[in-house]
Amino acid sequence: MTFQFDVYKPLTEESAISLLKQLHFFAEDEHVTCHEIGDGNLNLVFQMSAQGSAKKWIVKQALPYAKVVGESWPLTLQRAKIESEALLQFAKFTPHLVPEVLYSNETLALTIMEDLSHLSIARTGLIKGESYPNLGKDIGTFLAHILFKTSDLGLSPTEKKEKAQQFSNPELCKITEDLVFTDPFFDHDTNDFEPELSEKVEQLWKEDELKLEVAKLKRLFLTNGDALIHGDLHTGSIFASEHETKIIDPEFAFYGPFGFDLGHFIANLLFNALRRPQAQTELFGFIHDTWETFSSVFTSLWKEDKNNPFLQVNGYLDYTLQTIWQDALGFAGCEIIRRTIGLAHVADLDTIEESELRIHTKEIALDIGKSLILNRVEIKTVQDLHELYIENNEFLGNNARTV
Ligand code: SR1
Ligand code: MG
Repeated sequence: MTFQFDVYKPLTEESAISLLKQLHFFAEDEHVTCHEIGDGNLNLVFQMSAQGSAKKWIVKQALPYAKVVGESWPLTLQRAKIESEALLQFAKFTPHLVPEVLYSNETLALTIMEDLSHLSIARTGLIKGESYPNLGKDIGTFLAHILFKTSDLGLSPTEKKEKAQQFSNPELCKITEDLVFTDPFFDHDTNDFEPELSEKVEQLWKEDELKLEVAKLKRLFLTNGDALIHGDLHTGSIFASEHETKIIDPEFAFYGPFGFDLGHFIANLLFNALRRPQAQTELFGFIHDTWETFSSVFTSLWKEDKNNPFLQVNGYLDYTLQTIWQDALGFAGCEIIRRTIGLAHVADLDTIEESELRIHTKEIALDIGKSLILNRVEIKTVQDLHELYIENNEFLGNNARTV
């Protein structure tokens, strides 16, 4: 079978093998095994290996629609290019924290990359209780580098504007604008929640004070092109083991607000803490490590810079870090509410089998999400955040479950 490179077609396991043979990732006579393993919301993912050889590759291909909904939701193939170019950008600063990209093709909307199947998806591993001692430090290091070095702090104004154009990603941003910042706060048909939550959700839709704060956060997302951000940094976008962390799936990357990725990561650790209250010390330890590492690496990069006279101005670094933290908490609140009652939920909550406990945990998630949005300016430290979690969460704290 000769592979056609000039026209987009979704791959099959068979055509993926012929593609990789034609590109010499495998020899013609090698016996190649290929499985489609994509379990995300949007793309095809093929894992390929050859019998008797250590060679293993991943082929990720965008579909022209959102897989989670179906062909009725068309979606740009351009996102495959954004993803591979973002991975290459990230690799310039933290190569050990992203998969290696070996080939990409814009027409076919695909990327061939290093296989990471020796690692677990962090969400799945955390639910099972796996231990990732480096997770917080690695994410903090990653964020400090990409945020500083792709922003006006690390690039000239011209370079930064060129990069912002390169990573213009309006269709994927629109998904976040709708699914994270809008639909969950109104009676919208993309929302998805159990009937037992209806009363609480209807109450939430009436809260103008909350909606005003969400409007401010949405405006930040729409207008603050601080730096190249991942755009969807939940624990399903991270592979991890005891020794390694790899950040994957930056198809939502664009020039967005500094605090967005940090907020999503924190929100998803909080989901795991809600799922496993007995592990909350460890999970808040990750949040602590992330923030401490982020602020210390960001500070070092800031202090190394001798070209921008404003970076020497007293108070500017503290103001920047404080704003990032506060915005991150607000974004975390929106992500928590969205993953609880909007489209695209998280397994941490949805797979709690006992229905009363699941509903109650989701109610607490909604309370925590709201508190983060409303009180983000008062929550100054990770300790304050832990206290907020405990206040909202006495029921779970007193009823620790084992997984
Ligand atoms: C239609 S896409 C739904 C969600 O999946 C992705 O992972 C993003 O989080 C998006 O919001
Ligand atoms: Mg994804």
